Amino acid sequence: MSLMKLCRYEIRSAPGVRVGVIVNDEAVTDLTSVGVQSMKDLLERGDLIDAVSRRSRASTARHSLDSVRLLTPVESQEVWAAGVTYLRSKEARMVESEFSASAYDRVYDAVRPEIFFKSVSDKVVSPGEAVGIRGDARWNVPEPELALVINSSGQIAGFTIGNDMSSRDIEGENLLYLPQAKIYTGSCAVGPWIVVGPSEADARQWSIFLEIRRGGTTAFSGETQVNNIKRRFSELAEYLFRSQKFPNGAVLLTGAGIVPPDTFTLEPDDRVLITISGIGTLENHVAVV
Ligand code: DO4
Ligand code: MG
Repeated sequence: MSLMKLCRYEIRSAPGVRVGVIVNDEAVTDLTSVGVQSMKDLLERGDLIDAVSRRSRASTARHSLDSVRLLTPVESQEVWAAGVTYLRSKEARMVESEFSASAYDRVYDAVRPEIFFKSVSDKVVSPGEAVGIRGDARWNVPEPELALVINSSGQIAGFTIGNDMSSRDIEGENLLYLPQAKIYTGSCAVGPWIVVGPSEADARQWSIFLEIRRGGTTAFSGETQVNNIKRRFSELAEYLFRSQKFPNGAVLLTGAGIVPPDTFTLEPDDRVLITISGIGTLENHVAVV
């Protein structure tokens, strides 16, 4: 399987968004200097891998990863999120809210998946930036999720990592508060890059790890397998694109399968590291918003 990691980045000494391809997880080959102005143009191509390989060979500009700032690979897409796709998510939410328990129970087995709007592209948090916890919430968690990168034709062009930050007390109080629990400043981080090449079957071999560091110690860590996602990726993408056009494509988070214990809540300055074995690590720190 050929696999490539596409990124958006800025050179620290010369600001301006560029598109590149990651080399050996330590450098980036610039594609903007050989005519790639946007990630979208690449993701729309049927010959994506070949097109990137050709341009990568033609490019003479290479930067070490230390010398650049990675930006979220979400360029102009809306970010949406699927929910209750893992048994663990259903169980945790049924405990969180007696009021909403039957809704979570039913949607896990329903034909139609839960899919909700998460973020406009401008508000997506990049690697290394702060994710938010609401000032009016007392129970806040990250949700580490595999993200599907879907082009305007509804095809899954690649995979990245998403953090669906959530206020569990607000969500648990009443399902109608879901948008407030899920959408606020810093509630959606995506990155560090898009992996293109793997199929759904390949991605289902991957593991997802969450580590939350507080001071010098690990405050929480957990692991799950992508293959625990109940629904096919194509099914989730097909529902998202039903009766709705996405001219810029879309990013769809596939749900959370790691849920910290009910006694755990994030604190300011915590560091959230989400690793997916076939992709890399998305790291952000936490700030109150
Ligand atoms: O309906 C609640 C949100 C579900 C969710 O975000 C998840 O399962 O990841
Ligand atoms: Mg989620």
